[in-house]
Amino acid sequence: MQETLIQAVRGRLEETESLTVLTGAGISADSGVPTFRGPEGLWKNFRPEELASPGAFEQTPQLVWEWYNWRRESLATKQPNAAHVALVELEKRVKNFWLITQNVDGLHPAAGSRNLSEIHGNIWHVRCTACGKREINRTIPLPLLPYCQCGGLLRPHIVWFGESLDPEDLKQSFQALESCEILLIIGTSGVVYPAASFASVAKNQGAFVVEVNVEVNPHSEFVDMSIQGRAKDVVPQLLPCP
Ligand code: BJW
Ligand code: ZN
Repeated sequence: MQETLIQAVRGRLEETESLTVLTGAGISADSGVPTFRGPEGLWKNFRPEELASPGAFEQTPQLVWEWYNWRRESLATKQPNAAHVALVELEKRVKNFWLITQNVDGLHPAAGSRNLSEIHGNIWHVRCTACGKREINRTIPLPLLPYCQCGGLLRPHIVWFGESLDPEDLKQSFQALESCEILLIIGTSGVVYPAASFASVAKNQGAFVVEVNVEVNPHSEFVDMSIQGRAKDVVPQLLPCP
């Protein structure tokens, strides 16, 4: 059954000139990165409002940085998996390809993805709360109160709850969703907005929507095809024959 679905999607990918992909934490789960929700998820042990919110950073920046130092230390040991690599291959083969990721782990760029919007930011980037300067910083651990040359406090370049996404990222994402023939959704629970609405944007303009996930989620009921399985097993099988 799954094999038939995979073959059908592979056939469509062989023909298409326009593919948009939306990924979530599930694609990195196969690299050993914890997801957010579910029994083993990060939010099982940490409350989002205490760590991933502008209010938390205002009140206890040391605690927030301690948490990010811990995550950076763990992520530094993780590598892209076969699913990340397969998406790089799809980018090479499909004329108009855009990858929208909610992941902040940097594993898509590490694999070699270029046509990419990291809509929730990147854990390896820091931003100054005073002058706004953004830069890559891979130091582990960072001081619990890291400062910019201008004297301002640095924060992780990550979109926390209640914060707006970068307008450029949003513009690019909507352009990709509104023009794609196929939307492939991999490993997201589909509960965090605005990404949770992306599937319907693509579906409403006539895109064929496929999801790959280990379990049923809010997207499942209206997608055109739902492939159940682990990203690292399924996504490489979707590659059209060379
Ligand atoms: C596998 C697998 C394998 C496992 N293979 N699959 C009420 C209604 C509507 C909206 C709101 C509302 N109240 C508040 C809001 C807005 C809020 C929101 O959406 N909240 C909802 C929770 C309700 N959104 C925002 O605040 C956003 N900003 C915004 O909307 O601005 C305007 C605005 C502001 C205020 C009010 C209203 C509007 C910003 C959201 C930023 C989210 N950032 C986070 C945290 C980053 C912190 C950090 O990482 O350091 O980003 S939240 C967290 O969830 C993280 C993720 O990117 C994001 C999505 O999670 P994802 O990727 O789906 O992971 P999981 O764990 O949920 O799911 C994993 C999936 O993988 C599961 O389905 C598994 O089955 C699957 N899986 N292994 C394939 N091997
Ligand atoms: Zn600064």
